[in-house]
Amino acid sequence: MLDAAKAVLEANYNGLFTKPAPSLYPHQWNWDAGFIALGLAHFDMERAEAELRHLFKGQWKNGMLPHIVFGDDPEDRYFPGPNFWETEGTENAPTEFITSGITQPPVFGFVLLKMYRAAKDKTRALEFLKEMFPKIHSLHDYLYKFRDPNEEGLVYVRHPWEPGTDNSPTWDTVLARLDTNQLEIPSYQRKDLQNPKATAHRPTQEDYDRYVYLVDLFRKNKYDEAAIDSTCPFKIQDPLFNAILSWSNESMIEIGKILGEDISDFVLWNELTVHSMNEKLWDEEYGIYNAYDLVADQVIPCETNSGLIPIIADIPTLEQAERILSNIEGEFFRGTEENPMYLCPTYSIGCEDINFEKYWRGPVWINTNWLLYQGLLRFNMTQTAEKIKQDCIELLEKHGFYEYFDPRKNLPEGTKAGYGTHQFSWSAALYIDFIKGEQEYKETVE
Ligand code: 2M8
Repeated sequence: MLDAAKAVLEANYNGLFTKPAPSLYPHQWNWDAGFIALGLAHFDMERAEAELRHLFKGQWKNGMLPHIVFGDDPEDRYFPGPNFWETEGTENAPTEFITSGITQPPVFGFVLLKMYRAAKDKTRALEFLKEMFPKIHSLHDYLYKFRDPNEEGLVYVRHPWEPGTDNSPTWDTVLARLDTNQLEIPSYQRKDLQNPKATAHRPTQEDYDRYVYLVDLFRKNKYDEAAIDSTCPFKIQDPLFNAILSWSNESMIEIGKILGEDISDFVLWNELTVHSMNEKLWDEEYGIYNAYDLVADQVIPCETNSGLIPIIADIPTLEQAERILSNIEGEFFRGTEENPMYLCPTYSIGCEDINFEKYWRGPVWINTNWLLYQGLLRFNMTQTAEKIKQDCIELLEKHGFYEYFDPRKNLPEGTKAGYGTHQFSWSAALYIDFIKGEQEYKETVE
């Protein structure tokens, strides 16, 4: 299975970077590259470094790291492709590559630290830390400068593609305010529905209309931060995005100490983020972190696993972490004896509109599970951490390296429960990390 996982990463490699999947995602994606580098680091450090190096060549002058760095795809298999974004020639866009104009969760602080820990050749690894430190600083600087209008340490996402959980129910109320009958939506053609099952699993047409409307708004504003900030109808402080930022801040503080670099920005940013996560997003009644809608100025109650993921950082107290743990182990995520779930569905199964097959509205994803696993280990909640790891391994070994999985454990034997694209890179990369990770990090530290 380890060989099979490596083969997926090999097959998706185009000589410059690793595609998230053979044809559905033919370019380089932001947080995918981070997870892919974690897997590669266990057997090919050079390629792991090259993966990040290539992605950061797409970094904008203002520090923004785009969610897609476009490669050559003669078959033009992805919408929205390089021409749709119209980023070329705008003030901050890079000149070497064409990129999208939005970002994704900033995983690179902790990815870099884990890569350093896994490295056998520490001299070389130190050089890479030095190279990446200013780039990641500039990314965090962009987020705190342009995405935190209240200066409260909580950055906002401005498109459902930014948090990476594209059609999560969390965005529903905000997107519902965008009436597709009233909006001017440029004509476009989706390319993600080639697979016959895709219509049932992928986002709806209405979702796509809104995604395209938002991209059109950004390009009309020529990616000017102030203009977008004052007109964008979608500005959400997402607990997953901010928790990832916080864990990356912590990791950059550690890296800064190794390098003897100034860490004061990371310390200040992180103190504020941790404080506001608990002041503004923590839901004491349900023991989960909520999202916050900055446009309507109201909380979005969020019974998705994104609200549990802040356990990855030094955000919850032990008491809060225990509430998160009981949520994970409770009937809404683990299910009941009659109706058990693989950990951890992306959406509470107590919600009426849970859909076990639809993208980010119920299925298990390997990357969010990997994050929960890391968080539970941090709080020494090893039993549940181990369950999450074993559930991932079982799903991957039973069905293969699919993109997402049906969480229901009691489906009839032989039911196909792996959905989306097959040969999905981060499922393979994180499988490698699950199998090799903790043991190898310990060995190199010792
Ligand atoms: C999915 O998102 C892209 C848009 O960015 C899409 O649906 O076309 C998400 O799962 C996202 O988190 C992921 O980074 C991307 C590539 O795997 O696919």
